[in-house]
Amino acid sequence: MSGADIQALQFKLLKTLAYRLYSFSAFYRARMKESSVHPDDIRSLDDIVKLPFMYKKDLRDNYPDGMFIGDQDDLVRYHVSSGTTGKPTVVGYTQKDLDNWSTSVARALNSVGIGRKDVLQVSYGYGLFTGGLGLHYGAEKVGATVVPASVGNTERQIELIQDLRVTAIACTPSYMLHMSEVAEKMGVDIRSDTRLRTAILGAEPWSERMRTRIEESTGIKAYDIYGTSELSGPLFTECSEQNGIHVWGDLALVEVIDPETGERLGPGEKGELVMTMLQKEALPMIRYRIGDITSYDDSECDCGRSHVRIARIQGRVDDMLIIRGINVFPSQVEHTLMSIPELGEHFQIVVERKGSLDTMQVRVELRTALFSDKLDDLLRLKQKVAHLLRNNLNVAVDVELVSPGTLARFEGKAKRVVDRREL
Ligand code: DLL
Repeated sequence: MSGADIQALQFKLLKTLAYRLYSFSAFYRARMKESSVHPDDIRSLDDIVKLPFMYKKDLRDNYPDGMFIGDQDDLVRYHVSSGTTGKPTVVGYTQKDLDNWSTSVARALNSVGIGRKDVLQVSYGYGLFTGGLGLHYGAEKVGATVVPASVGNTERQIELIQDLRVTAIACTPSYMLHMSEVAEKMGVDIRSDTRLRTAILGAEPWSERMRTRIEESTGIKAYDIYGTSELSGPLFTECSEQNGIHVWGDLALVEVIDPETGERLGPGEKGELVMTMLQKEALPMIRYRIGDITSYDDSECDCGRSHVRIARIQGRVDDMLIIRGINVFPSQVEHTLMSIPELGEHFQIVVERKGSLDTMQVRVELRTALFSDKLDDLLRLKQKVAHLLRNNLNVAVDVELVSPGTLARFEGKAKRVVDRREL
């Protein structure tokens, strides 16, 4: 479909959605009334700005299923978020919701070249987390052979990759790094001893430089996959161009807003991602403020797809650290560290308050061990890292270089920030 045709369809779907919510959702009807808006006021796609936002807090306040539309009879699945940052959120799915979700993942896999000839190892957690089952059904839909490995038991995962001639893997970028290390320890060279050629990595932030490192060290092409449990789960990936994540316009409508004012931003402008799921039945999401920071691009992609792209997620509005008044995103730290060849991929940020002053320490692993006769080199490297971080973040950072293999490894989402400040 052309961009214009997609927009025409989006308008039709948006209007239907607004009427459905007004008629069947007491919550959303009340919100619309508060904002003095009625579905009749939606006369063009741009009129979406008249509709009120939805927040994660709304789902938590209505835990477990106060925001669902329809009956229990219509639901065929629940997923539940881990709730590490508060009360968990519950997402319910009708059969049509599941069908649309797997269609979305199937299109995504198709756009990175995965099909019937592939063996895809799904190394996202299966269960209440959406990663495992989300990828699973999408992969079956494109006819790939799925290895439902889930997370953990990493040596066994490497054996499966070899024995089942796995060609593609889906997991978090941090688990990919961990797997490559374990493979190396087992004497397995991913490039020559396996058929792994594609990785679909997401569910946590990772940088472009991290991609380069993964691709160069393994020979695998690494693609970014994005989604959140409230929207369904993993939904959208990059295409072969690796230049932005395509959001299927018949399923979702993208806005990027200024998080302070709520005003809509234009293409290329960085702000908070807001998503409207146009066809979700059980738990419709309209103008949902996700909190992730990105920008959008509505020009046609070189791959020929006309679906809007969002840029790699640069962090979350709420993972921004404020160190002595300066805003610092963990993604900026990763970006800087990955530009220094002597450093490995594993790092940790520790924030503390000493007296009334915030301090930030970055602990980062060396790529290879340096011994005591190289102390001068170590000192010089430490100064270089501190200097680059200071320049890029505008805040002084205490750097600790640690031996390879010292910091924690992660099977699911990595936890890189330890904030010890009392609130
Ligand atoms: O992480 C869904 C998912 C599963 C996505 C597998 C991709 C692959 P939640 O647990 O609800 O859902 O977490 C959603 O994770 O708002 C982002 O902050 C972050 N996130 C997800 N994908 C990416 C990505 C799943 N590619 C939250 N880059 C989102 C950066 C990501 N952050």
